[in-house]
Amino acid sequence: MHLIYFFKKTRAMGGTGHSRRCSFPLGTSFALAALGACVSGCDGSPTLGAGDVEQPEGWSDALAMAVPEDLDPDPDVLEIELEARITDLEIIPGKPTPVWTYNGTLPGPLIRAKVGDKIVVRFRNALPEPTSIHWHGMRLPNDMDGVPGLTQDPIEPGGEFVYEFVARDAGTFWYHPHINSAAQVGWGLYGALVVEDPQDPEVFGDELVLVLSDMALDEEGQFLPEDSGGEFGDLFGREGNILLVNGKVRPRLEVRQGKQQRWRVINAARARYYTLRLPEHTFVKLGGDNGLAERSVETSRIVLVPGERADLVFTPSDPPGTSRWMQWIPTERGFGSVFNRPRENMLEIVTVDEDPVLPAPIPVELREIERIDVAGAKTLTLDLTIDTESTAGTREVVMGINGIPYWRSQPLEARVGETHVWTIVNHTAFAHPFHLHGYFFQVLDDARVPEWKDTVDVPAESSLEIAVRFDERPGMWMYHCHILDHADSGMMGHLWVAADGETHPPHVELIH
Ligand SMILES: [Cu+2]
Repeated sequence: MHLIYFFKKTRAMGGTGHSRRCSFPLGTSFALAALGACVSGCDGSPTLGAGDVEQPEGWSDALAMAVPEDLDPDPDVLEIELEARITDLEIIPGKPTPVWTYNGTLPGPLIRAKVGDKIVVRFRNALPEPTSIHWHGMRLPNDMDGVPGLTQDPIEPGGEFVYEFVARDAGTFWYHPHINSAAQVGWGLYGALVVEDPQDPEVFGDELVLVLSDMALDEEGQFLPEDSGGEFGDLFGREGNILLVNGKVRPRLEVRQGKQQRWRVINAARARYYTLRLPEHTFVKLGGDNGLAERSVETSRIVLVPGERADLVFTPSDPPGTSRWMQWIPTERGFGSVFNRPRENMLEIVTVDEDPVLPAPIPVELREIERIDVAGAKTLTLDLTIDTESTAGTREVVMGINGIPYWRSQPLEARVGETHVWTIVNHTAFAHPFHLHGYFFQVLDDARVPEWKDTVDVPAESSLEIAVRFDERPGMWMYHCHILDHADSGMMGHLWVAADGETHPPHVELIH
């Protein structure tokens, strides 16, 4: 315990500090030195390092996600079949819910590739309405982006589409429909896509992918109406009443004290923000949307807005036999988002009855993030707006960008090779998670750890600047609020990245 405490303290203090029991040479070889010193000198301390032991047997079985069969024998090609279909699943025991699934599981299969792999997805729509698959965060060719009306036709019931692209970047991504998105994602259509970097240090630990979501069900396990709450539902964004981790209600994870785990966490909810807290523990955040950040950071809470991801190391520090809950904490995202809302238990973490081990040190410097050169960048301002419109005597919430809902918008324009700085302004009473398709951006804020992102929170009454290089891949790309109720209410826009010599934007259908 003391060693673990000492280790964390040392890291947090940047390598200066002293254990109450032992003192060790500091620096990158710290843990090995610590381990060596303890084997010979510290009573009752761990005598094994995290690298010497396995995770407890079956540690993550309750969180397992389906793995799709790879139909291509080439080790650098992952070819899979995905079918969207309604499947009865028991979210509430004994009360089957007609969940909208990929291949019958919630979440859909965990797609795992390595950097450079080609991914081929043979998709079939067995749902009663049109759908598509958007590969959130992936830098892929425009016609593979999965946005009906913009990059492909809607995939009708019984229809098929083959998605094919190269996984160019390591990171934690996910997939979901991009038509009637709030409803379809809320009914269960989402899955994780992990692109591994074989160069990643092994000290990050055994990997666990956690897909966080929620679902709005009545006591009989039936979906509440997808437009429940009417105008206020649109305004607030519809959060489900049942929290899910990998499609399960309050599942259990087994850990061994000191044996670290790498968690890739994805917020796949249609509207809910997640603030995660594990009492008496901190996390070491490695990065988020698009791979490792420039450096790791120790933090007591992880905040994920819809669409966003976190890559972190979790070091269990409870003694054997302890059970503890990872909690969802209400996040301030505007009116009604925190007042009188309790914390909720999400994931039970049980420390097994095994001797503690000494965790390995997590490097602070992770990778160099080259800053986007914004000299000469084109600038523009995107104001996230909320209005009401009266049509035929009924009042409707209409959201937009610069006051214009998606279905009446004109495309922004960029040319391949341009760098842009966008100021995203939010004068509304609600926070909005801003997401750009197809390109990574950097938030221009020296207070943040440099990293590549595709989704960022814009809190109420605030603004931020992002820099993005439209270096390749011309086409029509989306940007929108990732509270999907807001997106469907109009808070979306499209961007034409013009190829060399291209003078007219391609025809698009803005589906409302
Ligand atoms: Cu929003």
